[in-house]
Amino acid sequence: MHFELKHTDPHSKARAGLIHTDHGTIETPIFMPVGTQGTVKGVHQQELRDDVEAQIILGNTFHLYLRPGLDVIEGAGGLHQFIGWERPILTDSGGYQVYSLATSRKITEEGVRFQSHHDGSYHFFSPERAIDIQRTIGADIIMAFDECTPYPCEYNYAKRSMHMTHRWLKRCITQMDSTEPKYGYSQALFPIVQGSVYPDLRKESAEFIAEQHAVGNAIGGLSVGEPDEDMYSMTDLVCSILPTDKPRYLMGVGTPVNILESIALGVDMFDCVMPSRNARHGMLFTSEGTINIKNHKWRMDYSPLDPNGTTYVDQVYTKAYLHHLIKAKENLAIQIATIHNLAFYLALVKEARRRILDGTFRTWKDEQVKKLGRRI
Ligand code: PRF
Repeated sequence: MHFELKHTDPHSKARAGLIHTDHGTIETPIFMPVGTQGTVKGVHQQELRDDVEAQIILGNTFHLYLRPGLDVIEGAGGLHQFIGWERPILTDSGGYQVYSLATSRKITEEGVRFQSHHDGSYHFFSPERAIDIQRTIGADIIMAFDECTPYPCEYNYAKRSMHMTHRWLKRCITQMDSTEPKYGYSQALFPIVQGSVYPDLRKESAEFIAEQHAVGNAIGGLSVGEPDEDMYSMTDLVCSILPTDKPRYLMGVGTPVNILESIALGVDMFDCVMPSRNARHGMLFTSEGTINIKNHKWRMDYSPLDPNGTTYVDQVYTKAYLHHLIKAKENLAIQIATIHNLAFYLALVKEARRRILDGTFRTWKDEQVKKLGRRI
């Protein structure tokens, strides 16, 4: 895998590039839909490819390891084969999900012991195990095993945790170097910068990560409840230290506005459950701003879902129809809303890329931030 930087915007720090993988090329900046359980909830892979135009999707080590289990995925010949998705897949390493989902967990230098939220059984993830599991899942991009500190987080805890994440990274790298891909295509490890909202820790972490000369780098520990200003200043600081010739991935971010602002700071890759999860609750991100389709005001609004939308669901279905479907708890409501929101996110980063390449990103971004931040 390698990154090809095509252009850097002279009016901001935004970049346009290409990530070449054995499952195809990804145009950056890119948004990656979250497919936790081997599915982007409610969306066929064909729709994901042809309507949403997803170029890469995310899977979760934690969920897939617990269910269906590695034997099932390996038996199928890897996750791509198992779910019928031929484009790249990135897997998160499991640490983050263990902290947020497992019934109980205990973090030590060795790794994390946790209890399954399905059946209460005990499991242990270490950096080595997280790499082995992601090798078996068959991810194109493997994330390092880290600890994502909560917000707020005391300085001393954040510092100790960051140093442990660095030691864990060294173990991940050793494990990657001493194992082979299982399915014939190459797999790349992305380290993760931590350090909470403390500039000196973020600087130290970014410098340590940069020294590892990985194929790509991630920024973790943000979008966990801190003010947006802190998220942006940490992202800006970290991007100023990470190498320019490698892709930068801001984990778990965010709203359309967060994404545009972070692209302007030099971020290339994003993932977030927001467009898919919020769709299931009737929240739609549109070119005019954010709407809740459950709201009474849409009951007799026969205008298209999003007149500027890029997919057939935007033009074929009306707000009144989706309002009805979601009120009636019809499955189709969730499918329509999810396709709309994901396609909106993918169209947004595609337009950002086009604007970066033609030199109009900065002014376009400022206009979009005003529009997209609205609730209508
Ligand atoms: N670490 C990992 N996954 C993550 C995060 C992190 O810090 C975040 C933070 N927003 C989302 N997903 N491994």
